Amino acid sequence: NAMFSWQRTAFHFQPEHNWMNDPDGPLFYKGWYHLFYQYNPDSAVWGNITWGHAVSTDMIHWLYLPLAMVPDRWYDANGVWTGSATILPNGEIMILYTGSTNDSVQVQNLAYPANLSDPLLLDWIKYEGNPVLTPPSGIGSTDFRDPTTAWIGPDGKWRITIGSKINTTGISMVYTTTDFINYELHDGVLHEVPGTGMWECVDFYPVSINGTKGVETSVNDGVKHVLKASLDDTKLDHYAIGTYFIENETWVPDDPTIDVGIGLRYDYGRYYASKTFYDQNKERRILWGWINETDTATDDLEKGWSSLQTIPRTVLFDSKTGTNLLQWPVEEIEDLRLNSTEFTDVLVEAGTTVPLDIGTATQLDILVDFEIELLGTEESVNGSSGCGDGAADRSTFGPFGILALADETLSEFTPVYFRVTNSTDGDVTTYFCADELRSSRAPEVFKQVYGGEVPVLDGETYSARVLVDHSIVESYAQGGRTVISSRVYPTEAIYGAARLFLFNNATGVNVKATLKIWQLNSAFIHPFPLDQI
Ligand code: DQQ
Repeated sequence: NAMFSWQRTAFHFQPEHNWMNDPDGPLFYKGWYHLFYQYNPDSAVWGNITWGHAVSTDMIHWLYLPLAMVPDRWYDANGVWTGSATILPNGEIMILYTGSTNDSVQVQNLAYPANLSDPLLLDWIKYEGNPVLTPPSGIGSTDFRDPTTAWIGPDGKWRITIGSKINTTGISMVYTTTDFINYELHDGVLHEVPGTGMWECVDFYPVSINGTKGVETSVNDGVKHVLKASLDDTKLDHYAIGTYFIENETWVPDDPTIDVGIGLRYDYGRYYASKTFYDQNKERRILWGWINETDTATDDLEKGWSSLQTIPRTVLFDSKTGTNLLQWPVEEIEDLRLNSTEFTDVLVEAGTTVPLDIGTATQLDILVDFEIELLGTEESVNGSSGCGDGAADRSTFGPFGILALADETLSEFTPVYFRVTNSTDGDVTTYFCADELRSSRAPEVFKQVYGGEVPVLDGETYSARVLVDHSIVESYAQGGRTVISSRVYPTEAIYGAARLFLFNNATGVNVKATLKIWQLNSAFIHPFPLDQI
């Protein structure tokens, strides 16, 4: 539908038509990155869930393949739901996925490639003995879903974890198996957090404490373990960093005050149901996440599609802070960079905006560094905490940042900004935020101020990387310590009318901005040539 064509993104993965949700079973195999995804082949709203399938050699350019799995058995008649892939040392691939049965019971099923010599992994066999797991006693029949990638212990047994809840306590259970067919439920849980509700799409993986590479899922030396749950109650992806004790199958957070579901988030924007995989090709761990819509279902039906995936991100432990992960767009996206413009020490005085003359601004990769200069004359005004009430909410040290997807007259814009706050006891906390309140003049779009705390260490400037892609502003602060994906629907700041500005709404500081901005090419995302399949 041409009516909404400007919302179509240029380098984020999205199907040609219809509805998409969670990423499923990502893996690298025989030269191809595979992405499966929850997909409705019939409509732009959720339903009839199948596994869509696409392949890429760089995770930026994609070729759509035929559906990998459809709901054609009693044990997945109500949907081929989310699952994960495990590549065994002998080269076999096991996929475990949740089926919603003909009675809407959640069960776990096994599938594997029909032909391991096919790099495209086109055909999948559902194991004849499915389901391989049904809800254990004490677990609700609709509270048992989204098995993880398996990891192997020194005893030669594979482990998986599956999220659930008991009353309002979110839990993750551990099963062991040697053949992916027969499983034993481990007594006790990997972890639980009261009050967090149903844990969907649990992810569990090691991160190297000192290394700059990702580690394979079974590695358990020199690592911490990340546990992530997608909270069904709030639709937010929360992670925590801790230690995995394989001897009793438990995981303990480093800091219980920022446990799973009550502390850090991967992304403070519109983001859910994420999943990582270990990329043995480039020895890195890659994180995929689903960006859903904030317009109406009517709009989605009219435009004929719904949702995107984030840019795949590498994930590392931040050894400088020791408290968080670092997420960063895969390096392959840099191959889309076209011409660049640099700006050095652009002065943005308190209460002003500065246009950046880069021409059109719908497909950008922006690196920006801010330094602040105290004016020293003003009284400290700190107003509200955190991100405040948006970019218009002025305080002494912020907000300052950029206005993405802005039109010339500033009738629409999406601010991405830093807001530095100091408490009466002298503690300084910095927030990284995005404000969608004036992102669109469309009336029925849901708009929010998003953000989270970002650690800024002594001697560091305030730095961000922002990827602008028509209707997405995906922003990374301080090398990826805090990330925000905004889903926005400009009506004026589109195509050649989109512009980029700097702004400084602080009352007590001037800022100096240094930027490098690339125009980004569009990725090639098309059906695989059918005669070559
Ligand atoms: N989406 C899938 C479920 C999962 C949920 C169904 C999370 O397996 O729990 O489409 O978005």
